Amino acid sequence: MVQRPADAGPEVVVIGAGIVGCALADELTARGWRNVTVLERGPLPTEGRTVGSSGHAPGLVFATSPSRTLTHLARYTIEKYAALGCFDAVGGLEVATTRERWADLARRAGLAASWGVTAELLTPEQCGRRWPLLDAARVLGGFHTPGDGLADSPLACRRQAERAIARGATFLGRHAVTGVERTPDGRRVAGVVTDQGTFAADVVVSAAGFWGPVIGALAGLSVPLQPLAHQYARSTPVPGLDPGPRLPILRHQDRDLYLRQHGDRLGIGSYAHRPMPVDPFATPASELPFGAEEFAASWADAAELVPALAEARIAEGLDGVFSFTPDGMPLLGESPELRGFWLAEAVWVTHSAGAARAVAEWLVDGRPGSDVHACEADRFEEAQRSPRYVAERGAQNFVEVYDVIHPLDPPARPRPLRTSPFHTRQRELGGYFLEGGGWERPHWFEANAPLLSALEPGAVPARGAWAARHWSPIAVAEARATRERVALFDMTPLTRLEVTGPGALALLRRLTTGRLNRRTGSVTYTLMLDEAGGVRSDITAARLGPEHWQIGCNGPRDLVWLRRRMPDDGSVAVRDITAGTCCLGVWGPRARDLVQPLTDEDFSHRGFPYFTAKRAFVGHVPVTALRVSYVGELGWELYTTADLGAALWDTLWREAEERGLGLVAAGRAAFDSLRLEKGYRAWGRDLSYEHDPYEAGLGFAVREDRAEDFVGRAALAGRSARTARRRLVCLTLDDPAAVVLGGEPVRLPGETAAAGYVTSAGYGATVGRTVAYAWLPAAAADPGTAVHVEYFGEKVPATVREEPLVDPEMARLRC
Ligand code: FAD
Ligand code: THG
Repeated sequence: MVQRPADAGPEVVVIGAGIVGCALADELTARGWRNVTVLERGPLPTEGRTVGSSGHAPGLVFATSPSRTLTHLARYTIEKYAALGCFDAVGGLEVATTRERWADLARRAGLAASWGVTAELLTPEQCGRRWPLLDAARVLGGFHTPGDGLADSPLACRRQAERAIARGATFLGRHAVTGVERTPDGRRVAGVVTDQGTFAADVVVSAAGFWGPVIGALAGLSVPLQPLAHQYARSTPVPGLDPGPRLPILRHQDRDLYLRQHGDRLGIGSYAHRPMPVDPFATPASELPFGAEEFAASWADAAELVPALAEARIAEGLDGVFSFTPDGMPLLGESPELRGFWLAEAVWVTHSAGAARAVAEWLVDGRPGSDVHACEADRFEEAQRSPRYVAERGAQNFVEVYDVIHPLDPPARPRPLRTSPFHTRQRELGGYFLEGGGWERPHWFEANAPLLSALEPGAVPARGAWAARHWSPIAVAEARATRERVALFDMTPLTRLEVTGPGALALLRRLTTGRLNRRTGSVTYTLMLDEAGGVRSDITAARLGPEHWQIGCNGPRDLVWLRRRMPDDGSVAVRDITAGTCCLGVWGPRARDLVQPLTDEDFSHRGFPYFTAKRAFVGHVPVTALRVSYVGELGWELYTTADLGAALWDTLWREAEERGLGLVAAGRAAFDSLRLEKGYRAWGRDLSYEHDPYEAGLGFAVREDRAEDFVGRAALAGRSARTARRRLVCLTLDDPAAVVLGGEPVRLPGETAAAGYVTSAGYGATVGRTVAYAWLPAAAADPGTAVHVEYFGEKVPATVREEPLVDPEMARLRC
């Protein structure tokens, strides 16, 4: 091996010299790491050959996505490849041939504005002028993004590899990785074995594209991606196609097609064919023989939109393979199972440089410089990692690639997967279920429909078809019942960890911003920060014993966060207890009237204060009760083991009936709208580690005066709500009947560029209008500021409000 200076970063081995591996080597060496070796089993891009998926990609880059993260990764990729001379900004054009698509393009224009992408909607005539071969009579309009275009993927591989090599990186072609080695204790990666010898490494990054699962298997890990073949064909010369002015890249999503120009020919890619899963273990090539029959329908569809194609035919085609994940997002970051083993996979050319930059920052600085939480490799629950789940979801995501997807649309399969012990009861009540984290989650209950007649006329404004999808006015009635009487909420999907041992307190103190050294029975709302002061999670920490904590989390990634940082002397154990337990939120002004008669413990305000915990029996059922409420009402989270869940539900239900308390089961739609009214943030939607606590309105949870240090504290020095340049603010829509859903741009009067964007929104049953949280510049964050939100191209007037909207005195909670 080449001798290199030791002060130039750890020894890094990158597996794969596709566009992701090349970009990563470039980004790492740009940050001063020199000990970077890229191993590629085929020839190298610097020899003019690119053998993996990156060699086939026609390189279309459409930056706009519902995912802010993906759009950011794409924007950096465009910027970088343009600077490297391997990007041609021909512009992007998505056309609509159905009314549904046309409406969706208006929504995309809003997303583009939210994420800072220049875009405009075009009339059919304007589409025809931009794309003269198009049959403009067939389209209802288009979405034009002048900054999008074509990346020359092989050239981008080569230029980035050359730059990395110039800075000291080593690229070795014809080195096939055949093994991954671990340190003697088995916990860290130690290096990789190749057919040309062994390479020691502190960090191994698998950038092997759709062969990720093969490399994963060498390391004893599962990599949740499914390779699928995708058809791409080039035509013979197309009559009338002027090779001079270059056409924008074109998407015809109603037929699952995209088109690009190759000189006097057209290239056509299709997602219309049946999913063609590929076994990465049995498929050494990234290209399969072209299935011409399979492509025939797509060709015909393309010729309908571009009639000149009728006078051309297919010159060549390929079935090229690339990766699909269960949720369509890339896989980035360190494996939760093996220290030092990183993934940079399931990444499109479109996002390649952005994803590589995020991973390089993460390695060098300890955290990604922008929010990629939705791409983190540890985001899946165990039940979402089975080979069958990965295969089914991957295939489904292929099918849906260009579908108009509603943000609440659940996956069609596999369902049901995870069900709480209350599921049977919820079905009896006509629950309308959506999915999250593999869980079936009721959004409202048809059994509550009669409650609607009790609401005053006009209490629930009618909504348009898009906003009405996966929504029901019944949710408003459920929210009102919660504020007025009492409701049961299924909180089972909330990730719960048990942290135990003599070192538990020290660990939690170091990792959180709160004052945790309180007595047994206390509950603390607190934040986990990263070193830069970004919010990693907001949690509840219940001290159930001197060395026993129950932590309410925001998903499996919090488990990984704690495990990575716990001492290895055995003084702390962290266990995910979600699956074996269940939780009911019993909330509303009559919650005490319901629970107290069922237990011998004192559930009075003095006997069981706000933000404390107790063990009790409710009827026959042993519970851990936390006096916490995310909906902002009196009551408890009651936890028990899964076997006793149904008994707990029935016990509460019978008691409420006997006492005539008007108990209802309430769903997530009500839950979400209630928490918005109360001003409680949802991590991952409203904020992430891109934001500090002050910007996010969570400064109250940071105990700056705490004696001992905590992770992130130093970074927060000098920051406060007053120094924050942007703020997460509460808006209400001025028109009580208006609706927004999240992701929409927010503009200040008279300005064209968006000042910010909506994070989450819902109809506030108590305040009688839609409540939306949004990021805005601090200068526009004062209550009373008039703004407007753009919803499907319409200006919706809104006002920044003092928060929380409901119960700022905490009178409903502390009683
Ligand atoms: P790859 O380019 O596949 O690189 C992985 C490398 O790892 C390979 O070179 C491989 O030889 C090497 N490797 C694997 N195993 C080993 C081993 N054991 N030892 C050493 N080396 C190993 N994306 C877009 O953004 N826009 C598009 O228009 C587009 N169109 C596409 C059209 C087609 C037909 C296909 C197939 C893909 C398309 N994609 C597109 C997707 C895009 O090509 C891929 O997502 C991207 O190229 C993946 O890059 P990568 O570096 O992760 O993987
Ligand atoms: N319940 C439990 N754990 C959780 C949540 C939950 N962990 C994840 C997520 N939800 C955390 N989010 C919140 C947000 C707000 C509150 C609780 C959990 C809350 N806040 C009080 C307030 O701001 O008024 C805190 C008051 C205080 O600090 O004393 O209640 O739903 N178990």
